[in-house]
Amino acid sequence: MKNIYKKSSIISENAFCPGCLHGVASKLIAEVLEELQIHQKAICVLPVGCGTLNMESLKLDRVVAAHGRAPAVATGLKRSLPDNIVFTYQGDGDLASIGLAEIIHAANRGENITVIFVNNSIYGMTGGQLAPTTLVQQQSTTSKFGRNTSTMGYPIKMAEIITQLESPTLVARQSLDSPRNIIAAKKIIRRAFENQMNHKGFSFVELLSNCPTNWKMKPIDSLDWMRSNVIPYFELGILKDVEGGK
Ligand SMILES: Cc1ncc(C[n+]2csc(CCOP(=O)(O)OP(=O)(O)O)c2C)c(N)n1
Repeated sequence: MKNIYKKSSIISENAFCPGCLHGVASKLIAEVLEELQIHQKAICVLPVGCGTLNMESLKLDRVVAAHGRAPAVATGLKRSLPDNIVFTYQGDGDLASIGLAEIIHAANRGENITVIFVNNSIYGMTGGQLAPTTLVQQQSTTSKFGRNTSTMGYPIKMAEIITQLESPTLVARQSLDSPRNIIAAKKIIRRAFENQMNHKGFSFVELLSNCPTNWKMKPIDSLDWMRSNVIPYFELGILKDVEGGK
């Protein structure tokens, strides 16, 4: 019988809520690291937030940083251990709010690290508060009547902001809502790790995700919501690819 799928040896259990796409993000990372044969020298810098649950699901060396500080910790690790592959795995509250300074400066310095940014447009772990990426009119526990732009501003497009900086060499956004987009996401995650292996500098991959628990939706409905609300606002694609000539 033909073997059509083999589970990555560095994935253990899925620690995320049912239907949460964080599990898909970590599965893709595991597959890419193993396919590139760099899993034994990879160091995952985990943030505060649901991404920290990767402690249960990814069998990798790791460091847990204070909230938002993963890019600073990753900078120190990569500079002192240049032969290791160092990446951060951060949520949108973590990266785009409390850790905004760290991500901007690590990107601007062109640190040779890989950043995986899982944007589920809400503070998941703490119970569904408004995040910098929460969509206009989206309800959260701190925007009961929906995000109001006159008092809460607009959702921040992090990939576009990072793209404006000179140093980053690869900036992309993909979505985890469908098999087609998951395949594209895996491709770009692979490119981001290859970039680091080739000493090309800072890579940033934003992955659009869901949070059925805090969006208070069935998983299947959360995917529809992503397609009709999240993806039209956060456009998918490669925003910057220095090797590719942009
Ligand atoms: C310094 C500090 N401030 C606040 C918190 C509380 N806190 C824990 S997780 C979290 C939100 C994380 O949200 P996000 O980064 O969007 O990740 P998600 O859980 O949605 O994947 C917050 C505010 C904390 N642990 N430490």
